[in-house]
Amino acid sequence: MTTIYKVLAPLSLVLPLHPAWGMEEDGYDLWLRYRALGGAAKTHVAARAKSIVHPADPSLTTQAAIAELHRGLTGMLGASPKLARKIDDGALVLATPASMPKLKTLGLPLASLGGEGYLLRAMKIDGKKVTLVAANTDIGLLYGTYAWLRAALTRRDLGKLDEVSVPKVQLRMLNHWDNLDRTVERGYAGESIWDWWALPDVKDARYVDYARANASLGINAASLNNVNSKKEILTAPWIAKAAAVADVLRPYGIKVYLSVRWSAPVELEELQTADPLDAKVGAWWKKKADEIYAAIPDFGGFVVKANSEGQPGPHDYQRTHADGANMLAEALAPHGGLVLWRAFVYSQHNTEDRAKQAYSDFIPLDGKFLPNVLVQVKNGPIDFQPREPFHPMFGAMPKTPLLIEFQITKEYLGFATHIAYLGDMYEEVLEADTYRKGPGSTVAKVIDGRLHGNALTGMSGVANIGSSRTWSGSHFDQANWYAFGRLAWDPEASAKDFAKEWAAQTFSSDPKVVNAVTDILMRSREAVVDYMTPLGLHHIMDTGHHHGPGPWVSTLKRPEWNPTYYHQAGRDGIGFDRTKTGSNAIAQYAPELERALSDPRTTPEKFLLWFHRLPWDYKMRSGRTLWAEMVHRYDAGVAAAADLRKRWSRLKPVIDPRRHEEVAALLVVQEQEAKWWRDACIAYFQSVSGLKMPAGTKAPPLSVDEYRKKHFPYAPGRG
Ligand code: BDP
Repeated sequence: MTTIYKVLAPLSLVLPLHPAWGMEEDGYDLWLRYRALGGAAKTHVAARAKSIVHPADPSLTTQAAIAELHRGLTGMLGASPKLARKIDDGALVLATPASMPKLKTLGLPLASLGGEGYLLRAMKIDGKKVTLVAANTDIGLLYGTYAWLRAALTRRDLGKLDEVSVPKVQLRMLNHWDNLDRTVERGYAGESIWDWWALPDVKDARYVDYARANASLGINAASLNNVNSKKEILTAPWIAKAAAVADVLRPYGIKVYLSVRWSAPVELEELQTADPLDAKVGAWWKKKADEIYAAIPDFGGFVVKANSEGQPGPHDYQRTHADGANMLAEALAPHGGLVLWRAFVYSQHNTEDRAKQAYSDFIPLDGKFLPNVLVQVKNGPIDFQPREPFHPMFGAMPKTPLLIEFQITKEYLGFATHIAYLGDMYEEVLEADTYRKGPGSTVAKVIDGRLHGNALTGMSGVANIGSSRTWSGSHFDQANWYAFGRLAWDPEASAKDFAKEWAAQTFSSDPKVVNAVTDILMRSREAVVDYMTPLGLHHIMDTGHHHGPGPWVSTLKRPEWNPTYYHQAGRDGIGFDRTKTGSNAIAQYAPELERALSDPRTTPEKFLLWFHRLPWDYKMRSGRTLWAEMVHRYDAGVAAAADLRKRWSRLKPVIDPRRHEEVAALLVVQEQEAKWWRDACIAYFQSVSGLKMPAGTKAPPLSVDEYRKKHFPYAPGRG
């Protein structure tokens, strides 16, 4: 006893004193923490949830809503809520027109809610003061329930709730790049959450928590496996595993999709060809679709990466992407399934600027895809870089629904180690103007279907989820999952608002914490751009794993695998000339943009070296030379990383100790790696330009060769 006491005594000095720290936080609960409220906040919530009135004979989806309220209110108020049949003052009423026909007589805008929207309203029913959560469907009710809980967690005035919310995008999807051996391509959060080996018999309880988190954001689709797909996913044992996952996700409104390998019929040794125009091939896929739908009646469809990075596809048979997509679309159409055909294509036989290839391949196919095909286009024309201009396909295919693909996992932004809030990047892309139908033709309007009146709309994100306790590999990376989901629901909403919401729910609703965490989030991505790829530089990460700088890499087989291809730095200057004198990629944008981008003076400086090759002494708006500006940006990036670390350290007294420490440790690494990026890139660019360090700046401590010698054969997430 005495010994134990001796061990524990010093600990008691550092034990948490904050009331909310009774329980150690490890991040597992995400933004659905429901920690105990006190004082006025508790009284306020308790008064609006005296009882829960819900539909009789609740469906699995409605049961999920009730269970979440139970969990949330028990957590916040310390007592389980009363379930009631009768409406009384202070009731929280969950209702659809089917469960409560009277709803139709209350003058509510039910018709505008569609199949997934919801309404929250503090109002009187039968003379009783209640909060109504109403929807036309059970899934709308579940979304509304999460919205009410969010309002409570973010300390909104629940007595004044009056909102209608309807998703602007139909397909709000996560793409998992999870392999069948449970590794995750570009995953930095541990193993795949899909325990394929144990499925279908064992369904990990985590799948339910995964579904809850997604439903709380409105995410309604998930493709379970890597786009670099394997034939086995289409065999009976794996279809059964996917079906078991689908069963868990279904009540939460999430449909399962699979990524398929084009050559599967040949590789499974069932056919000798995968030619999409061969009738036998079409028949094979029809049969396969029937088999999948027998196991998963609401199966979403196929995600396809074809003729890209060595993957097989219809080009192998001299057929087009439309031929390929349509053949699969015909197989899925009788079941209501969709084909999500990726436009991330570039070929080893094509010497055209990589940034131009997808547009060149796909634009001639506009109007040739069947109605159940969406073309899935990455946000930018290269590959998920810290900053890219929007992909020129957006707005340029009026007859084809384009689904935007973002990366949530941070392959090119410091993995799960660095803080980089991607909400900021998603917003920058979504609000970019394509000018395709005059000013105001934003990417958001292309993908929500308004610009061209498309019937199908979608947004997908490459998931950053794994079996790590934090789900995303770090606490702050949860914010990227959150912002993605919320923006998919409303692509015109503000990323900063979502940062605030996330901060309030994840850490504390204390405005000081919310503002400080929001500041960290909102500064983080620009910091990463500055210390990695300022002024429009891109793809200068080290090869293969993409960890750390590798601007010197120049010996890989294909030109576009080498960072030197993207920065083109030499003694005379730096940058990729995408104007008329170069690859003329700017001609793929609307004339208004093409004109602006043709001149470095009218090109936003953040994209300068993406579109122009310029001499090192080119005069920037700041008055500095291009070289001095570049060094200045690298320095600003390092300073910003240090600033993030300091801002976080100031929060130590108000954040639970474990999470504070875990984030603090990563921020130290982020600052060190920011310096490494700065030093290595400056050393390299200096070695090719022969320029001296600008006055007042520090020379890198090592020679370029010393940076070049660093190797990371076991960096995580390798493709
Ligand atoms: C690249 C990744 C690679 C993916 C590819 C894709 O490095 O692992 O397979 O994207 O989107 O950024 O298919």
